[in-house]
Amino acid sequence: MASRIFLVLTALIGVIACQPQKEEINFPKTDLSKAALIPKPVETIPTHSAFGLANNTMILTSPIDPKFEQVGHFLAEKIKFKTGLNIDVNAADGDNTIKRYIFINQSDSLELNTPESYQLHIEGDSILLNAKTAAGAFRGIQTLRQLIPEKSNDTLTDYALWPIPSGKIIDAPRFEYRGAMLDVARHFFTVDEIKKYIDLLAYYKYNVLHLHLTDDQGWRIEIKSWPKLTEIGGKTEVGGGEGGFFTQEDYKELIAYAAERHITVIPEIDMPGHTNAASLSYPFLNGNGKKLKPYTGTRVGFSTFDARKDTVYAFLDDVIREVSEMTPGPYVHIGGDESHVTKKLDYIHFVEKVEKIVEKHGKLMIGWNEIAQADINASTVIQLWNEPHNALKAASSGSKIILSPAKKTYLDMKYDSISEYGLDWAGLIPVDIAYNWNPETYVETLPKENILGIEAPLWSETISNSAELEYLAFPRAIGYAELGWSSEENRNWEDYRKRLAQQVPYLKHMEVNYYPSKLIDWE
Ligand code: TNX
Repeated sequence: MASRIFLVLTALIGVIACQPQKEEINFPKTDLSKAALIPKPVETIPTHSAFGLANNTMILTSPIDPKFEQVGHFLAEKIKFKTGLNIDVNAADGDNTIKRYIFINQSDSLELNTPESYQLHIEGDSILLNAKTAAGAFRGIQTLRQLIPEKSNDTLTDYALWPIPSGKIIDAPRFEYRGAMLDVARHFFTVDEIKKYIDLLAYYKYNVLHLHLTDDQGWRIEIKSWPKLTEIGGKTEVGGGEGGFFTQEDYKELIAYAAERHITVIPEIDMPGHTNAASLSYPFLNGNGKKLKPYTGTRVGFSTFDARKDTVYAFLDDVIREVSEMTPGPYVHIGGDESHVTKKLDYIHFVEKVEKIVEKHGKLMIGWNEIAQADINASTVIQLWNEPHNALKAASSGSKIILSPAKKTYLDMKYDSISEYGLDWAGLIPVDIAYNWNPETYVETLPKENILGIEAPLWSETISNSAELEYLAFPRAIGYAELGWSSEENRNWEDYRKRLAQQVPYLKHMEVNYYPSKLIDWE
């Protein structure tokens, strides 16, 4: 406590001691409400002047929570990436060359009514970012990043200056869950490739990365108590490539990287179907009665665990324990989709048993909509991909629903008939179809209170590296970011397509291989 008071005092004295030297700059008129922000904030009130970001800016962060300081350093790093400026964070006092401050402040204001809410006050010599939590501050600095112009203005002062339009932004997310899923089982993706995807998702305020870690074609997560899962099951992928897997260290590295970006990782162990790679590694698991061989094709629905064997549940207890121990987030996803060769009663028995195992290890269960056939708990979450009636059944007994309708959100669907990658079983999904739907009315009778949020899955049958991943994910994933964050009143395709066109400098700087859809007048 004493040290906390000391920190607050030193920060305050610091600010007073180095009161910014007022400097009048005649900025051309700006309009904050015209900024190409994605997702669009709740409210933007322009004051038509600017804050001059320059090397005489300093970032100060609330000393109350060290996570705010991390957010400050993240912002400094991104300012450097965009402008080349070296901005100090909470540097020693007495530097009278500092003229302007960006203050990232923890606030308990009642106006900040969700953990991710934030407010930005941009004025001539200060930017104040208020947030209740570091997650809120992190969302707020993404907005700030988007407000920094690409090029400096070198004529207003005798040093380079990046004018940030002044005014106030009041913002909060529409849904608490805004996810992207990546299938690393059909094709393996490396830690670095996933980190790049996380960076892009963070910029657009996603807060969940769901990793589809296991399927018929590969098992991608090291389980120390069952090493053959990766020694045998990790060596295959679609098309016959060498596959791969994450060691537990790799996986923890990914989780930490996501956590720094306030993104929760949700691991998925898909079962009882989609389990050929697991059964190939440990044949006692197999319940389809057929001879096992490695699978590198793209069919689904032929494999199953044996739902009537105690040893299968003993195995799953180990797997779910190890996965839960490595995962700080609240959820474990158990798949449950397309178990076409599991008898219905066996399937139900299986889901109910596995739910108990997940809960025993302190996690909440998520499953694809099929699991609602079983008698699941209200705390179990259903991910809707193709069967609204199952989502409705689960909602009626209290479960929350994640909306991932294949026809709208499947990033692995082709954009159009000339798309290079992707599938088309759920239809083509051009950029406007991906954007133009309302999650709250998609399933008419699903109560709003039961909607946890939305998620865009990217299945990897047709893609195997970052460039191919990005071709399918961008720009559609940017649209889902806005669907998940912005209110329905603030969403409008004509306005959105103009803001999307202005993402090009960022996408280019990040070397993103986005699909240049003809529906957008790219800048
Ligand atoms: C259906 S969606 C699947 C996946 C495939 C995908 C291809 C779901 C829960 N299962 O196994 O990869 O289609 O689009």
